[in-house]
Amino acid sequence: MDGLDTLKAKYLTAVADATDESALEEVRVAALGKKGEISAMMATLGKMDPEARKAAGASLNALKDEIDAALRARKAGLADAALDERLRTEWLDVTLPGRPRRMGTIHPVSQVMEELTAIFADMGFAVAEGPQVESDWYNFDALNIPPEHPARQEHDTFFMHRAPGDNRPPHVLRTHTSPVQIRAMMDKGAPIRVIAPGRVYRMDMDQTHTPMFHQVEGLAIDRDISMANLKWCLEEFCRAFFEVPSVELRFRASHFPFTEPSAEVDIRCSWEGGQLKIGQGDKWMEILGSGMVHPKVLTAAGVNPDEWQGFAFGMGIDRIAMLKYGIPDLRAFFESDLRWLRHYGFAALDMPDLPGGLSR
Ligand code: 2NL
Repeated sequence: MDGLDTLKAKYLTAVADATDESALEEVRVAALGKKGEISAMMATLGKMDPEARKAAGASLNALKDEIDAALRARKAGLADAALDERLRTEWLDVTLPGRPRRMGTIHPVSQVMEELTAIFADMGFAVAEGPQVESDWYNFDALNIPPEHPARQEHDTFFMHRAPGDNRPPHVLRTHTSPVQIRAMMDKGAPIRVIAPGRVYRMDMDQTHTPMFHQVEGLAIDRDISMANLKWCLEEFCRAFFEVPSVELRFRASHFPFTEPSAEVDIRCSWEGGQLKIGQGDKWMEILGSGMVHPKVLTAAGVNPDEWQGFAFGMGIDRIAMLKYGIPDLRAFFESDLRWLRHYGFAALDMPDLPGGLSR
């Protein structure tokens, strides 16, 4: 059989010249495909006499194997080159520092909520949440606030509309987060330890009041909880929250419909050169209200007051945020002014916790 050397040279050159997989495939089809040149020559073997067929068959098979091997080698080489190219162009230096990205800041109210949640969680309080639109029963009646109570009259509470002809009492925007704790007691019973941070609403707007503000209430019910436990708990909270070595609290007798006895709580502080210092000095500043949960409130929430007792407290979050972070104007809190947010905001992804420090 003549011309096999020419054929071999032709196809080996074609293999070497192929620059991608589809070009290589074309070479394979032309040489070894069903209708390829080598296959066509194989088909002529049948008409040869046995001696000639043996010699021609052997050299054709050798040629076929050689081209096949060249195709495979070239294919592997192309794949390697493609991988090298990808590795070169997609190379990534994972040791480079990240590019800082603008992603907004955490509002001081959110920051303070995270802080106080961390502190109370450490003392065994769970966080409870509930609706901001409440029935008057959860917001008032269950808390021993009767219908004729001043807090319940039009001027303080936002009432929701009812459909015309629906004469049931209207729902309200909750005026405190106490209804969340009523729901928690009804759901889980006693003993219980929860805090309820969240938005509350009152019809009030001046230098020191906004119609929406934030409150955290706390509740601890067990068989023998006392005012002493309340005082320790609040002192521990204030010490951790204001990040000072010690604080002193003063309880002043007060009155709330939902606690008996009730106390307003002042913290020792000083005011010098426009600078507030918590924990030392000869001044007192009111920071929260508290007391022992009224037996009628326990009963309304399905907790037997002959078996259980406990304390509750309520505190304004916006105000303690202003005190801790030296923010002068309450109304700027809710204006969404980007310059204000950048100035008073906190780094995102930097969650406060007790071991790491609350505010870094
Ligand atoms: C204040 C006073 C207070 C409570 C809130 C409460 C909740 C339940 C039962 C009894 Cl479920 N009491 N909460 C108690 C005392 C005071 O808030 O001046 N807040 C800003």
